[in-house]
Amino acid sequence: MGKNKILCEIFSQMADALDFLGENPFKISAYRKASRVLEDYPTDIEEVYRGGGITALTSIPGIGAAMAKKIVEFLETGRMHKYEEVISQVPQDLLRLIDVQGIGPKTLKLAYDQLGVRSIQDFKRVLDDGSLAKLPGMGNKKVDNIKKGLELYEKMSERIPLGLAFPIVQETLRQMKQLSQVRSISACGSFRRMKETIGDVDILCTGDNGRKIIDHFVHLPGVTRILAAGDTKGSVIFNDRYQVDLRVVPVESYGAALQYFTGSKQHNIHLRTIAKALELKISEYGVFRGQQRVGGQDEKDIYGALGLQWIPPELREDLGEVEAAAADRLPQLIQYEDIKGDLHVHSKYSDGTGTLEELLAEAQRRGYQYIAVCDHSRSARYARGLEVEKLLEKVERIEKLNRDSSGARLLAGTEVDILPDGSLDYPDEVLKRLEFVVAAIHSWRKEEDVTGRILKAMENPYVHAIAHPTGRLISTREGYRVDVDRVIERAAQTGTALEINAYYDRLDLNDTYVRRAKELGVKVAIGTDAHNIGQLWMIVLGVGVARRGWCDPSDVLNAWDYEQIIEWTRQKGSG
Ligand code: DGT
Ligand code: CA
Ligand code: CA
Repeated sequence: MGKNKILCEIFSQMADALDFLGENPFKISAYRKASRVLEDYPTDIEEVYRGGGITALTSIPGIGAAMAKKIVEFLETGRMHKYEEVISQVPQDLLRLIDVQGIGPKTLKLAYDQLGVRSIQDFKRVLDDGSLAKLPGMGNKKVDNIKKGLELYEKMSERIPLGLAFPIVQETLRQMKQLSQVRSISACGSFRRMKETIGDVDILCTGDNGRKIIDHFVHLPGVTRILAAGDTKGSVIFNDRYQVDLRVVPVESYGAALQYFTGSKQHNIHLRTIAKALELKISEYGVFRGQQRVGGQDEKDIYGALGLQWIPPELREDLGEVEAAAADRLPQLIQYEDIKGDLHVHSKYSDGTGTLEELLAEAQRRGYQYIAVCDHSRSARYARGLEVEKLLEKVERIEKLNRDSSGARLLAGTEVDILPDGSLDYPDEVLKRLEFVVAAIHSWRKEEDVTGRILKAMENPYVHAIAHPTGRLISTREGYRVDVDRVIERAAQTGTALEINAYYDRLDLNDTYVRRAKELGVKVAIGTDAHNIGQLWMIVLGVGVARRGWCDPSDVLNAWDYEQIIEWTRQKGSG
């Protein structure tokens, strides 16, 4: 199965290497062509060969006799001498730069021959010290172009926070669905698993005219570069940053491909070992018993054939979900539609932009029962934290708005600072007036361990949840020092919830800790921490984390009705 991919990669590397070595252009293009053919080829190349021998291989358009011989050598021995010979003559590290826009084999060869460049590091040096620019045919303009390309390349190799890709993928799916040729389409890969960061976005589709579908895809608004566009596969970059691949597969293998390309790789490997024991074979093309196809149109076919419950994508990390599915003991995961409100939102009272009226209207529009308005407390001056008087004014205005509203309501809340000694930024008499209190660490000394402060805050009967418990930011910082296990334990003992802060750069608690919290019976509260109404959609990212943490609706306060939440906070308040 993976053989197509491996051969595709081998031939592509050979083309690059031969190009670097200045070989005959016809030879180079034969390798490139073979690589592209294999990338798109819908059938396992090994099966083709076992079924029809070398003639079956040469009958594939784009695969000539010489190429077929190399494929056979590889399939029979696991090696390819020509590849090894060619690769040993080139600096492999350096050659990776061939993917960079503005750098071609000629440039690399020049730097290699004239400046003794042997590695990426060397190359960067001659780029910066001006020596590359001085070579014949180079010049400053070309070098600047290469620098830009390299910057982009390095940005592209960083993982992307899920929440940044989310709107782009949703919009892409929406636009693709409008095409009449598209029958079914879905994201797969780490995106479908709702991993907090993703490498690239994988989309899978089935429909009537692959070429037309791909053509539409690569010309979507926002595409800044087309990497590939064939009959079954297209690959583009949106907004100079987000790589999105689209594959079109036949309808009878759509489910199998969806399963395969959703991964994770570890999950798939686990499934294949089970298949083997049952003398079945699963691949992106279907489920097979010997030569006979026994399923593959629907994703459920794959799990069904293995005697497993269908496993939600967010669980597919080979962390016990396969065993649980075999024993019919998968959790009834919280659903995205179960969400009845948002438990951490800022308003204009502190550093948000929405008025109370706007927040309430938005709650109605979303079909929420509640939004907890948790503005900053008085010590948080940088965030225009509220003095007591202002907070009480807000409480009264919320009470009035709620009286006049049918349906949704606002919960009067705060995001109260946990002060350096673990006490809170408002006295209990004030906190007592609020319906939902999240407590947070916003300042800490370098090297300080804040565990004690958080444990103390949880003792307070009016603290309902700890906001962003670890303080990490996905793109920039690790967070403060805190013993999360002790926080989880004490949360269980004191009946305090832990927040899943759904803001895309936080997702804190993360999936692993959420799962541990759930196991100890700790409730989680999802809050977007939105500072404007345009950020409330991020709740979906928080639900993704809850699902990856194996939570069912009883574990997540947001899946509860307003009255249930109030009853629960009252219990903590009365000790
Ligand atoms: P990413 O993009 O790094 O966030 O992670 P994924 O999980 O999206 O991985 P990606 O894009 O490399 O491949 C998408 C899925 O395709 C992956 O989750 C499982 C499947 N897949 C890709 N390559 C292999 C492979 O070599 N073996 C197996 N078993 N599955 C693979
Ligand atoms: Ca991916
Ligand atoms: Ca991919």
